Amino acid sequence: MTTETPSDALSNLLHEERTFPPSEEFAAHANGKAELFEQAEADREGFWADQARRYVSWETDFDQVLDWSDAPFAKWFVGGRLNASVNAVDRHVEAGNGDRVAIHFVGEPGDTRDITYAELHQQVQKAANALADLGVGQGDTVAIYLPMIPEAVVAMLACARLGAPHSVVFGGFSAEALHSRIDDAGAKVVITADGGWRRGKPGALKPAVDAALAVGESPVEKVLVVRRTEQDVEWDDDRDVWWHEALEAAADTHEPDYFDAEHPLFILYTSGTTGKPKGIFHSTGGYLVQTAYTNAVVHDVHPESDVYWCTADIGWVTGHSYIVYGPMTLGATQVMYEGTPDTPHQGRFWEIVQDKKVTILYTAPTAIRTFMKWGKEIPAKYDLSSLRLLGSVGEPINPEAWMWYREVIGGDRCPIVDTWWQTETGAIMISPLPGVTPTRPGSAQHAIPGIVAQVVDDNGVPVEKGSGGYLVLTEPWPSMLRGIWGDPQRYKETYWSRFEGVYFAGDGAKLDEDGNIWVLGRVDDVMNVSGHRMSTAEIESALVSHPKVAEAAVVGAADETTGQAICAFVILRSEAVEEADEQGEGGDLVAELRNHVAKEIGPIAKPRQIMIVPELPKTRSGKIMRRLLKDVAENREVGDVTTLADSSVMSLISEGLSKGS
Ligand code: 6R9
Repeated sequence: MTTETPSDALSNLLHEERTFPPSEEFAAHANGKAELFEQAEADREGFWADQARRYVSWETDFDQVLDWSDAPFAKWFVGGRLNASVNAVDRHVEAGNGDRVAIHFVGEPGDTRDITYAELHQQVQKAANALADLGVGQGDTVAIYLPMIPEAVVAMLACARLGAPHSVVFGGFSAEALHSRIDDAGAKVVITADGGWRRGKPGALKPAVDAALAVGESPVEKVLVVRRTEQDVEWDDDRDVWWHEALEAAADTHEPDYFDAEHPLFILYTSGTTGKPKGIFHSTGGYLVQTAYTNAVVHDVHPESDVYWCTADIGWVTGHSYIVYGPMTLGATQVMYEGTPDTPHQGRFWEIVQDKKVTILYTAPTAIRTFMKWGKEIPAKYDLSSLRLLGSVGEPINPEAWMWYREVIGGDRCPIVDTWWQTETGAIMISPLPGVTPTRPGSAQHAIPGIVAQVVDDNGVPVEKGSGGYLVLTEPWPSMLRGIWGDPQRYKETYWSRFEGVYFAGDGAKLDEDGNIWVLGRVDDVMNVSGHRMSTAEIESALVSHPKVAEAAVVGAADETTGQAICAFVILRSEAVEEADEQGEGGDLVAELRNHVAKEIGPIAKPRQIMIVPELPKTRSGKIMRRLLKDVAENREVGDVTTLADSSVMSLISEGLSKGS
């Protein structure tokens, strides 16, 4: 745990002056050239029209690039019609690349499958027919709750083919979380599996679906079940259908329909500052354009020669944009791995890089910091010379981890792209261009061509170089979210009301003397744990739903490996206080509360630490002062307490904690 204050961290960061220009060889072959900046600056809409026609096939060309007349509700590529799955598979087969491997799948137990674009094409058509046979059509929503197996890609593309927005729910979420997402999206069908392999064991998924559908009236009519682990599952003959049987029975070919550029492609839930997750939804045209463009110019994917590997789970936006839609629209060859990096040994990732000759690796700082902890001897046992570009996403990457990534994994030769973006932005927004930008350890650096980002102060005025403020996006972009599912008002309030007419990302940032942007992390009540967004309110509400809890406050405390860790402060109901006293520090109760959070939200939301306290620090207006709790969670001297309604509360908390430990 670090005891640095945010401002210490900042001044350390801003002394970072190391810089790594691209090699001449890399620059010569890079997709992203310096001219892109000039073109975008001279004519932004014309620039995006070029990218749209270059990276995406349209059944009907668009006649207007951007309609921003109803801001902040954007329409991009107006009049254009397309099908995302045709872009991701059919056209590569038609172009004669059907034999190219789309997915090198590596299962956790060691099973492998290579799936070509021709095979993928076949499976997507069959799956689309199977879904249509179950009554899925344009505009119906489908929930997907699958492990990291190729069927997840097939399922998403089959939904896209039918114009049925998918809502992928991360397999690590609980039945409760799945239930609320299914209901909010009104999903007609759920696609799941008997389970997936995780840390050498088969994890179950189908029971969570059964539990999610057992609560109240469910909109779900059918559940399609992929067989993966061969565990026994409960079966409802009227509702449940095996995926392999449905696909076998389905017709081989599927003639696609074409949809308006603005037709919703998917919904993905993400944590906001309140307890209720937001259903972020994306369009088809603009989203596809920007994911493909960025995968080409930022990850520098050359589909004919690269083996690309994005280690994200398909349940997060990174998996949507940089496993499914970006790389597949380009026709890239990629690796898909089911399990964890330490199963069956801590060299698993590097073994895969060596075996599959991976050239581009895209992963998260939390993974890099974990690999650092395991030691450089582990990657040193493998041949990593195929790698030529490394990417990072999900949270700020500290310069030490960046340098380790560059030296130990990248052999000091691979450019690193630190890419800033969000579920809401759909695709990369801020990142070096690997053949152009001299990189700086720890900084995402600058907006990519076509995007305009600024750091502004409290009044929305751009800050001077060397100062900090809030990260905003001042111009609309093709892959921007089109809204929050069913709640246009919340969309306006959350993103477009903090500063007049600009998009507020919720992140703090600093501009250095060279104009580089350093993204520092959330400035709202959203935590970032191992690159996963979690709201303090969501976890507080899970804790308070436990019968023994009266009140809860959650903070994200700095953590060396996971970036932030969830720390909860809990006030018990009086009956429970006696019980806790009898048990000393309340060990069993803490375990019970941690498990309760896992049940309500999912194991990833389990607090690292739960502290049972007699009071919470509040202002006179009743707002919990999380800043002070953060001081406690990070083992720091507690800051200014003068605005507390009762200034003795903090000493009560500290006394209680030292007694308990
Ligand atoms: C893609 C993704 C978005 C939040 C974002 C910010 C943090 C992501 C980052 C980064 C610093 C980077 N974040 N990338 N912070 N540097 N390169 O992660 O989407 O899950 O919606 O999270 O993650 O705080 O606001 P999402």
